[in-house]
Amino acid sequence: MVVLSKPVIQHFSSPFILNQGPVELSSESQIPLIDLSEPDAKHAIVKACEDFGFFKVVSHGVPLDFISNLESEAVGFFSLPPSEKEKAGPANPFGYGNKKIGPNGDVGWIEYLLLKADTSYLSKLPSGFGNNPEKFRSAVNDYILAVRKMGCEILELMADGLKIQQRNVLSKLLMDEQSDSAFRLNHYPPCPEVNEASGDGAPPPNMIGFGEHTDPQIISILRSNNISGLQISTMDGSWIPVPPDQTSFFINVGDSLQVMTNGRFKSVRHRVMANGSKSRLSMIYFGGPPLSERIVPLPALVKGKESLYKEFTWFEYKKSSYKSRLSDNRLALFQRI
Ligand code: GA4
Repeated sequence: MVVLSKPVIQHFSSPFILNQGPVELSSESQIPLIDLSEPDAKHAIVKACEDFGFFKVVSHGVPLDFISNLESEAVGFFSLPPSEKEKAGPANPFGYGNKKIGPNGDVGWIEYLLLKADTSYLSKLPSGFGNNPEKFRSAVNDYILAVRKMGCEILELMADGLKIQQRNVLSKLLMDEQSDSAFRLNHYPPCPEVNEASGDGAPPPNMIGFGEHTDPQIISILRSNNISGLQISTMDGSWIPVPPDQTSFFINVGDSLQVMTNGRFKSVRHRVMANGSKSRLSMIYFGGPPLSERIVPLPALVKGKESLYKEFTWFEYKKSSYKSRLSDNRLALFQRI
C-alpha cells in the first residue's frame, strides 16, 4: 500500500490570483479565493461562507518550512511497515487508523493519524510515532500553532465582516486552554481499482477515499499535496472538484459555526475520491470549542429572529456525532422545526 513520493513542496509556484471584486474565484474553478492581505478580505470571507461554506486562502502567513517539515514527517510515518504504524493505533478516536473511519462502520481508501490538537497531549505522545517521535511531535506542534493563528485571524475577519463588536467572539474558542480541537494527517494511497476496466465497458468505479460528510467543529483548515481528490457539494447539491494547491489552505465552515451564525453560514458537505496512481496527503486542523461551551447563535445574528436550533453544548454534540454515520445530517437532531 505504501507508494509515497518524497515531499513534493520543494518548489512553490505562485497561485494565480484574480484581482477584481470582493469575491474572487480562482480561474480554473468555482472555489472562492481569499487573499488575507487584501483590505476587503472580511467581506469576501462572509460571502464565501454564505455561498459555499468553503474558500481557499492565500497570503496566509504560515511559514513554509513548518509545512514542509510536517509533510516530510508524515511521508516518513506512512512509509513505515504496517506493524510499526499499528503501534500508534487503533484510532479510538485518536491514533493510527486504516480504512475504518469512526466507530460506526464507515470505511474509505485511506490511512490516517488522528490527534488532539493540544500541546500538552502532544508532549505525552507514546513512542509509536515514527523513527524520531520527538521530531514528529515538534513538527506537528509548530504546524498546529501557526495554523491556529491563521484560523483565529480568519475568525476575527469573519466577526468584522458580520459587524460583530467583539471581534474575538469566535477566535477565543480556539485559543481557550480547554479548546477541543483535533488534527488529522490523511494518506490516500493509490487505488488500483480506479484504473481497472470492468470488462463490460462500464466506467471505473468512483472509489471513495473519505465519504461525504460535514465537519462538526467551528472551522477546519486543510492543506494537501498537489494530488486531487477533494470535492465539495454546492448549494444546489452538485459536487465540484477542488483543484489541489500545496501552497494554499482551504477553509471549511463546520456545523458549530453554522449554528453560531443561525444558519447564515453553511457547513459544507465534502468528500475525497481515491486516485488511481498517486498518493494524496492532507493535513487538517479542526478548530473546536471547549467541551462545556454552549453552541448557540451569536446574539447579534438573531436580533428580532428566532434561533433555528435547540441549545446544546459541544460535549452533547460530539457525543451524538460519535453515534452517527459519516454521511448523516448531524444537525438535524438539533434543529427547531
Ligand atoms: C468528521 C470530521 C473529522 O475528521 C472528525 C471525524 C470523526 C472521526 O473520524 O473520528 C467522525 C466524523 C468526523 C463525524 C462523525 C463521526 C465522528 C467519524 C464519525 C463517523 C475527526 C470529526 O471530528 O468528526
